[in-house]
Amino acid sequence: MHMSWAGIGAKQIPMGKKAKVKDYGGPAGGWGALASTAKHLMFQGIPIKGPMTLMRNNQKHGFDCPGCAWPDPRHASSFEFCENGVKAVAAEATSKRVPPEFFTKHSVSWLLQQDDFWLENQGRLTHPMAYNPETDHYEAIGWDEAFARIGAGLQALDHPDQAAFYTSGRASNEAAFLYQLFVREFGTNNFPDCSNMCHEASGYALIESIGIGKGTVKLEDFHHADAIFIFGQNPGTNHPRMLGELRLAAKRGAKIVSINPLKERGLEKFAFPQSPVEMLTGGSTSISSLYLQPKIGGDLAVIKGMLKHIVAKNEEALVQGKPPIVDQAFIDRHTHGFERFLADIRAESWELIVQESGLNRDEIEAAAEIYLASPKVICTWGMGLTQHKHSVLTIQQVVNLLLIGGHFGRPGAGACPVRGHSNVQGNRTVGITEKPSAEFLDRLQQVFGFEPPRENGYDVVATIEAMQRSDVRVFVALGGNFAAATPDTPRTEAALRLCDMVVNISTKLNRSHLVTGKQALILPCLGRTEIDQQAMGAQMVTVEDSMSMVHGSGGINKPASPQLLSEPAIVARMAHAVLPHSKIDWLGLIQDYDRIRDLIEATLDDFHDYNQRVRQPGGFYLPNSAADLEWRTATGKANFVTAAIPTDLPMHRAEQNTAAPVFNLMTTRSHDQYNTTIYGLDDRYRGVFGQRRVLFISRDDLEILGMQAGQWVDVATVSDDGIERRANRFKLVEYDIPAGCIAGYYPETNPLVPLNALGDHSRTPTSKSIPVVLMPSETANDASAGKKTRKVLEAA
Ligand SMILES: Nc1nc2c(c(=O)[nH]1)N[C@H]1C(S)=C(S)[C@@H](COP(=O)(O)OP(=O)(O)OC[C@H]3O[C@@H](n4cnc5c(=O)[nH]c(N)nc54)[C@H](O)[C@@H]3O)O[C@H]1N2
Ligand SMILES: Nc1nc2c(c(=O)[nH]1)N[C@H]1C(S)=C(S)[C@@H](COP(=O)(O)OP(=O)(O)OC[C@H]3O[C@@H](n4cnc5c(=O)[nH]c(N)nc54)[C@H](O)[C@@H]3O)O[C@H]1N2
Ligand SMILES: [Mo]
Repeated sequence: MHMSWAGIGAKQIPMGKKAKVKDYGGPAGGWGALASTAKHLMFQGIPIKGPMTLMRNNQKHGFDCPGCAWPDPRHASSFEFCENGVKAVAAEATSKRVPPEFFTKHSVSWLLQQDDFWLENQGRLTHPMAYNPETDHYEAIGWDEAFARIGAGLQALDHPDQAAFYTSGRASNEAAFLYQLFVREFGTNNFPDCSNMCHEASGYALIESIGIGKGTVKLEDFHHADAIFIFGQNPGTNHPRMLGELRLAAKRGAKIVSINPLKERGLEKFAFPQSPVEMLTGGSTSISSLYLQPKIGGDLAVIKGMLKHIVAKNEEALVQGKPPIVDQAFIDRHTHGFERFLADIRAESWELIVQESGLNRDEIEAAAEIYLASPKVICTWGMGLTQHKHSVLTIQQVVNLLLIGGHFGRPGAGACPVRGHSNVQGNRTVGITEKPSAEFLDRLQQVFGFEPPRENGYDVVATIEAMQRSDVRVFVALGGNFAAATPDTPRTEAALRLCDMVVNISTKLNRSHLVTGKQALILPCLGRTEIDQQAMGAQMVTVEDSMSMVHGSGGINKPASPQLLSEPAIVARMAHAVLPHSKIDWLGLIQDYDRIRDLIEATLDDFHDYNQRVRQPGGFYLPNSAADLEWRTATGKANFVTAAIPTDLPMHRAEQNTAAPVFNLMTTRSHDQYNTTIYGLDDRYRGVFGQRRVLFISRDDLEILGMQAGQWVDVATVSDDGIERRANRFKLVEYDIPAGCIAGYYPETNPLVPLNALGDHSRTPTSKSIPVVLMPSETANDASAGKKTRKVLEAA
């Protein structure tokens, strides 16, 4: 780490600034990122420990960054600066604590009135706590007693399917593997996980199209690509280290095309904080050669337009007796369904493409020309593609785009869904899924000698619905913040409250701890930055990044409290308490995590020589059948999947009633948050400071509504299930976003996302397209508020 931290005092500085909106002129990264880093370290009260901790972040003898799943380019050598990685580490390494006295002082009802920012900033949890409904306070409890209560709670159920076991993607391979083993021996596949709300559509789409639910590129491919298409992703905030790769790619002349309704600063310009030239001269690198701003949900139409142009050009070439411009050899040898696909693309009308994408034909053709001029193409995507009704089909059009040019199985090309949580991909690899394959279950049976449950379990939304029916009565969460991350907040919270028992394994206080069932337990755990001391010494865990590299992670900080247990230890002790007749030596496994890895190796072929290979510098790569041009699909080939352009997107059209136009709302992340964890109140690159209750809206729409920037509005969802969904008091911010589209932050907008608004096949909540209406904000105590909402909704 080359920066100087001298002069940063231990004094904690307040994060809350006066709310303002101001154009952000600078690039992403740069001095702004350094200043923000220093501020966040001071805020957590860790001026010395912070930088020390950071130096070991994503290094050979350090821990894997608990931020995003983007791989580290120089895993074994130097430190790469990442502002939001710093925030994630600083939030975990904070000097603030939530001891038992905190809960003696504050009742759960009182804590419920505090916002997410406040809750997060109370610090690390230090003791296991149990909720006492009689006093409405959490009280300290011993670990043995906590596990005994969980044992009693789970054993009291009529059937194991009355329990659900959530996983957030930060858990290590070791913790996640033990967790799924415990739960399957207990007898259920009820594994709702954060993937259900995240990249589920990518997995589903890719399995059908190319026979594996993961991306096919490695980090090195970014060094060779001629064009990189970035769909619905905001790397400047959510995968800042990706900007380093994009910068290098742009510098060597690769074309970067961004497809995003919002103008995102990180996709426009970036100053690399480790480049002395860019830092000292105030220079920066332009990232995107072309920036297309389709309507929210317009991507399927955009890609079909690109394909239409490519197919037409190909036919032109053939008529002129020239060689085809599509990769016909690849298509003939490796794909299925090309003729049908061609017919579908030919039949598509430009009129519909233009109407539904919100782009003009020239813009789409410009993107297609960049594609045609590029021998090696990578397509990346994020939540802007996955959280829609038509996500699976849209992602399959991305695959079609790659297939038609043969962009698989060669360096510098491929599909790259950019994962979210740092080990979400690893969690799925080691068995966290509500739909396990028969093959995986057979293996568990062979290795462990118990009969695993064969029926599919509940995903996130099915779990909430089962809670509503009281079919799920015990809920256990390995990390995450289920109550805040899920849709339809009031209904989800009501469902959680019906549970007999809610158990959260967590590092920090969050809203899910406060939405208690009849019983509730908080089990505080070590974070990744901390030393995990077990009987056989300090342990490392392993994780898999977004590009299928598995590597080790070992903490270096003293635990936040001597009471903390590691996640593997909590899971093993829970299993020991719940399954007294188990043949698995649960407590023995946690003495030495090599033993857990031996069991993973015995269960999953790709993990041969696990303990040895994970200790090589940089770890090891998990084989990827599609990257090897082996297609594990029903047809034995890569499939061209056809799809009609959806015409049911909710944004307002000319013919619509302009008195109450319906907008399409995307719910997205600000720069100062990690999912439901709110680090601060600024969204620097979008020019929003000191506040989060904002809605981004175009100038045209402000005019249509007769409203002003800065005005407060209330928002209500347009739905046909008779349920009124509302979120009040958001400030309008004029922004470069297409007409009919608006954007707000998650989780504040989650009450607007209907539980039953799901992606086809993936069942992912459609958090990026909620039909809503806006109305001037009424004060909370205005008795007519409900009536007025209903009037506007009726008009819509
Ligand atoms: N610092 C930080 N890092 C994170 C996270 C975090 O919260 N903070 N979260 C982690 C997790 S779990 C995940 S999944 C990832 C999320 O990373 P992203 O996938 O970047 O997630 P979002 O912030 O939701 O932003 C999605 C982007 O999609 C765009 N978008 C919205 N709708 C559409 C659409 O219809 N079409 C197109 N083309 N674009 C659209 C939005 O404008 C936005 O730029 O980041 C991970 N990394
Ligand atoms: N409206 C809307 N909703 C969304 C999204 C959206 O874009 N819009 N995005 C969705 C996506 S992509 C995702 S991935 C989900 C995220 O859903 P989750 O993964 O459930 O949520 P997080 O906010 O990441 O969880 C934060 C909590 O995890 C705990 N934690 C942090 N580190 C650790 C650790 O090392 N171990 C343990 N045990 N606990 C830890 C802390 O207590 C912290 O409060 O939200 C989804 N919800
Ligand atoms: Mo995610």
